[in-house]
Amino acid sequence: MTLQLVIGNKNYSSWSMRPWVLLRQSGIPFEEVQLKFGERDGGLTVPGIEKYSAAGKVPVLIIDGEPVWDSLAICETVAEMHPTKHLWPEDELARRVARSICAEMHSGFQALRGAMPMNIRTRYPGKGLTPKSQKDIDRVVEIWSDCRERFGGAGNFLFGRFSIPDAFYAPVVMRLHAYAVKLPPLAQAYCEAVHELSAVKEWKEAARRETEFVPEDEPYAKK
Ligand SMILES: N[C@@H](CCC(=O)N[C@@H](CS)C(=O)NCC(=O)O)C(=O)O
Repeated sequence: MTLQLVIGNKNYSSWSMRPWVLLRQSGIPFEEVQLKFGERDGGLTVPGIEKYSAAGKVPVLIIDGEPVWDSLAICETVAEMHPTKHLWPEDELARRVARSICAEMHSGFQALRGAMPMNIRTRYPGKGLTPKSQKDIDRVVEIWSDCRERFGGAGNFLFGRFSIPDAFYAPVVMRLHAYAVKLPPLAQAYCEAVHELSAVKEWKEAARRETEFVPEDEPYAKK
């Protein structure tokens, strides 16, 4: 079985980061296909994506030539393909909560996304903090605290050892760092654990080497 993961710019593509970190951190071999973002009529485009997926967005996982699109569908599929890796928590209650917090991240947090776009190589301390983005951040902190306290055990991650929810929240950790958001100690310690993951380090190093500037994702750059 051959796997190809089609992703966007590592500096900006928060959705691409999730399955990439999951695959890399779990030691699952894959070929990376990177497509760089473009722009049309003031909107973001992914030139070349039509070759991989009719949905027109990254990420896409190609399994033996057939696409799986959308980061949540990709992570679910990868977990199903590798049952012995326990990419979802093994405990049933923990797994239900894990699925819920991934779905919540997947379909929500619009204010945080809009005000604080992921930008790994740049820092904009204090930018993007609005009452609505603060409300999203408070909810993220609540989720992390609840998971760490109930399911963290001796490990450093939301459900102890690294699992899909950590891949889903890794881009948020990047956003909170870029905009220097002040966090309570437990949330800060969790962020540090995510920054220390070897796959996250590798992604960040590659993101810092990228030079493309995507205006759509740069609301705070000096014009
Ligand atoms: N829900 C999708 C969202 C994917 C998404 O919006 N990707 C952006 C880049 S990070 C994209 O491809 N945008 C191009 C477009 O909308 O044309 C997922 O989880 O994969």
